[in-house]
Amino acid sequence: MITKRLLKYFSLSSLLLLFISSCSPHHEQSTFANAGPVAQAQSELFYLMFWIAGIIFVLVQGALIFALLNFRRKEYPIPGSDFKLPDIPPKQVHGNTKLEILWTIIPALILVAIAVPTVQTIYSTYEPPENSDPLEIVAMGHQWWWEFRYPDEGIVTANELRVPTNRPVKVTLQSQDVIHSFWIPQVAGKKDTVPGNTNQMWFQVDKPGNYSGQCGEFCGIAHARMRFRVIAEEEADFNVWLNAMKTPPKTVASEGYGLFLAHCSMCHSIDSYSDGSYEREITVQDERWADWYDNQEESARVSAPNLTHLGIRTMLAAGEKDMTRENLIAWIKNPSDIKQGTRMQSVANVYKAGAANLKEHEVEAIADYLLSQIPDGWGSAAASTESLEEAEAMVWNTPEEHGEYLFGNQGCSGCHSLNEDEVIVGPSMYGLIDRSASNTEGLSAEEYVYQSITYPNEYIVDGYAANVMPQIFINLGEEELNALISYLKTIK
Ligand code: HEC
Ligand code: HEC
Ligand SMILES: [Cu+2]
Repeated sequence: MITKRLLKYFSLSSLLLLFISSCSPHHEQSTFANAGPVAQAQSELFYLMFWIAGIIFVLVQGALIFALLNFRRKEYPIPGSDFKLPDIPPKQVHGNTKLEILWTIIPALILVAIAVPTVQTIYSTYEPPENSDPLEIVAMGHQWWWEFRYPDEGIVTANELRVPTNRPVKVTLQSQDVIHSFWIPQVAGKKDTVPGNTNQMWFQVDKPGNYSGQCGEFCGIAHARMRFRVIAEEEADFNVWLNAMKTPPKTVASEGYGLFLAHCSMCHSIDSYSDGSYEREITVQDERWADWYDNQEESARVSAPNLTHLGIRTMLAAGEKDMTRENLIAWIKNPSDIKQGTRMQSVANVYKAGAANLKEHEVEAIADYLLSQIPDGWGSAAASTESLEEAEAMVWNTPEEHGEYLFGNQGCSGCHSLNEDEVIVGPSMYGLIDRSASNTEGLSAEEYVYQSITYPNEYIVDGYAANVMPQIFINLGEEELNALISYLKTIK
């Protein structure tokens, strides 16, 4: 009996301990370690309510205990007998207008007292202070990762939000799919991101450092894994990052680049530094989403994180892992091993059979390509130029031979088959030149193919979607483009 009772108390108190431990200000997601004015204001409101509620609790419980002890039913033993006389029933009362008015007015006053600072805080955490020159960002919730846009800078990134310290950050909150909630426990939050509706808040970080963020609204299977990281830096360091994000990486011709284009580029952009990329990304991201939303069985793309300069990111897959070569390889091989439910695996063609339909060395090549995406001149981690020299040393006997090499090396072969009627992502290249003459009025067959490679959206082949073929081959040299065309002419 006693042990059973002990056990009960023990388990109850350990549960209580568990709850209390979540209040530790040392935890990275504790709301008690305020790192900025918005968190401070929200905390003050919390403490005000806590103490008001605490005092009411003590008063009400005190009155209750006092009444229990003093007005207990008493029993009067009858001397010389086992029987006891019951207590005389107390005076029965019904209704007391004075008391009732009092206990209606007091809570009403308490509510008013709480409402005033609450409403004040709601307003003060909505709009940054006047004349404060806030940094504007858009935080977009996706199942199950975060997209961060810097509209004034024309930068798009994901899952890692870089901000300057001691400067307000104005956040426009949006969602493409379901309701999420933007929450940086030590800094500010939560506020919902609602599809079709725009919310707003601001925050400011006082000290440089990393702050953990988390989706605070249940949003599906990987909700708990929808984290992000706020990296707060002194204004000067932040500006270095801003400029770096607008600087292209040191270009390295690599096998991984072609493979990336073929298997990954329909969902992931990687060029936030190039002109017009901001507007392009917003349009394409919407199209990726619509494409998937309208045809979830067939679509080969869905909205996805922008991977520009992935090599300087510190975390992978919305905070699930550290960004290391090993983790990245594991992610590319089989994303669900790391994050169950991710649409990368359920939608991409390359995962139709489960794990990636890629050879070990191909996965490594893609990972190395992504990790080499570092702004030119960033830190000391300059990308190796080995493979570039290798590519330059190659000699082609004919343009067709050069074109054949480029067709593989630039990733065309990942999307275009050479066999009649075989569709990978784009149309087969078989018989291309013969059917091309009639496609666009005023263009010869060669001109049409040239245009298809450099400006794929000018003419969309029947039955295929725009914006799937990457719009980056305009950057190839004239010689390379001509080599590709010469090669494609031979495919029939
Ligand atoms: C069908 C669209 C799609 C394709 C194709 C695709 N991905 Fe993804 N990828 C996603 C989505 C969606 C996420 C977000 C996953 C999450 O965190 O839930 C993602 C996440 C990632 C991330 C983590 C990004 C971050 O911010 O942490 C990397 C790296 C990545 N993908 C690489 C690749 C590579 C390499 C390929 C080609 C082999 C590829 N992806 C193909 C949709 C895709
Ligand atoms: C990510 C997949 C992808 C990659 C990589 C890709 N394409 Fe395409 N391509 C497509 C899609 C989809 C279409 C059809 C839609 C359109 O017209 O843009 C297409 C259309 C074309 C067409 C017009 C075909 C026709 O039947 O009229 C040509 C030519 C072409 N691509 C050549 C190339 C070359 C050359 C490369 C490499 C330098 C390449 N593509 C890389 C997806 C891709
Ligand atoms: Cu979420």
